[in-house]
Amino acid sequence: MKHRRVLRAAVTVAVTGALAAGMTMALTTSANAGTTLRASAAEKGRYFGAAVATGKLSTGAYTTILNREFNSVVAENEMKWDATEPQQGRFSYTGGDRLVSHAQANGMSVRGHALLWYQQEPGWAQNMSGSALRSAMINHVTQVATHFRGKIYAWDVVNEAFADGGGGGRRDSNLQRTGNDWIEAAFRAARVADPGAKLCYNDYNTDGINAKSTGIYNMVRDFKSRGVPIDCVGFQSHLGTSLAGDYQANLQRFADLGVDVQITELDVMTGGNQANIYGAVTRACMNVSRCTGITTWGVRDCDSWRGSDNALLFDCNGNKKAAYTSVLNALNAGPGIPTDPPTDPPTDPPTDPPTDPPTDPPTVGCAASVSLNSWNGGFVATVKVTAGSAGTSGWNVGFTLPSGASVTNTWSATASGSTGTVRFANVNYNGRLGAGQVTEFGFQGTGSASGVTPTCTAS
Ligand code: 9MR
Repeated sequence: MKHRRVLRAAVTVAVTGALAAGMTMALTTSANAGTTLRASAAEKGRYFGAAVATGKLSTGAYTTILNREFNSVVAENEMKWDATEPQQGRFSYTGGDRLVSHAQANGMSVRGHALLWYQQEPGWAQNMSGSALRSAMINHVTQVATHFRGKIYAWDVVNEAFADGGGGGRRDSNLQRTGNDWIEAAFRAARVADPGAKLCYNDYNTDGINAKSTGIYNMVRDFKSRGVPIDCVGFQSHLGTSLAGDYQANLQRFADLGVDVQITELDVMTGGNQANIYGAVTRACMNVSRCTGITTWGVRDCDSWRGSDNALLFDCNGNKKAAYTSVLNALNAGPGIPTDPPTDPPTDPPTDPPTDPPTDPPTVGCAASVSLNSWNGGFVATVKVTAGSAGTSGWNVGFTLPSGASVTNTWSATASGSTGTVRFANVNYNGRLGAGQVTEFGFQGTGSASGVTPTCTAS
């Protein structure tokens, strides 16, 4: 409820500039207009998706609309941390697998939501902090993204990590308190686990150029400049009775950073403007060539988390609303994507931070390379381990740290020692590597680690 109150307060202060233009365009249709959302979006090289509660897949009235109108799905809850890892190290994929099967049988792509979010953390994770939580969360990303590897079009790797209000900074959470680099550590782990999935950052109250969206913009720009793997930004777009006049301009400024943008959780308060706002959002996406698709957060009004807001495109009886027609017309009137169909593999090289020197894999054993993110008094090291031609059943990486440097925190490996010669052994899920396969681990420290070189031993 707290989340919802904050959201509502923020959407009602938005301005209305985009709507007037929207109303005229919504009446326009093209000669070859599609007759369903999925066909019309596909004609323009995009997807049109819905959030699905998998329990409803056995309800005929629901599934009929889903299969007719949508060619992308996202689990409303079933791929979240509390659902997929209810006890530490015990993974449960029943709901997620069911949704993936339904998608595959009906020509739909799947968005993955969400690997890390401060809400819907399982109880055991809520009680953790520091390096134990950092390891647990990176393990979660690795395990879940590996399970669904090859089946997910785009993952929300991190959801809602920025604070509301004017500061443009990060939201406090136990995840954030493991260190500001938790987001990039999660993206790097996700890339290693599923190199074919687009990796997105997803948030709400980012429906225009404001302090929060600018904070995210600055993070994405920083990630792109440092080679942190990020491919897309999700704009949830839980909207009230007006739309920010710079909604499209905001999408465009992110696209100009070299990431795709997606409308990921669209729903709009009922009332006179609902159809116009839906149309304006759809048009904004169509006008941004890197906007690859739109997802509504549910199918029928009665499926929505927003209850009496009647915020979706179909009423509770499954009838198409005026908002539906507005979206369909905007899809049919919009330009197509000139290049880059949405199923293209990400443009980033999967695992190579750009600052790494090239490392020739040895014929046997393993190789390690390190990239450092340093500041005055501290550093984060991201270490890439590449298996040689024989593969590995385990690995161990050693560093000799300069005096004054000390390891304070490690993820995806187990450290022995913290100063001088420090060794990092694989953890249970990343020791076994095929020939040439790559995995990553990381550690944080105080002091300076500049100039360190790793040595790798395989078993
Ligand atoms: O729609 C979801 C609802 O069923 C859950 O109870 C809720 C739990 O916090 O999450 C809802 O989905 C949220 C999404 O995962 C992230 N963005 C906001 C969505 C609406 O709250």
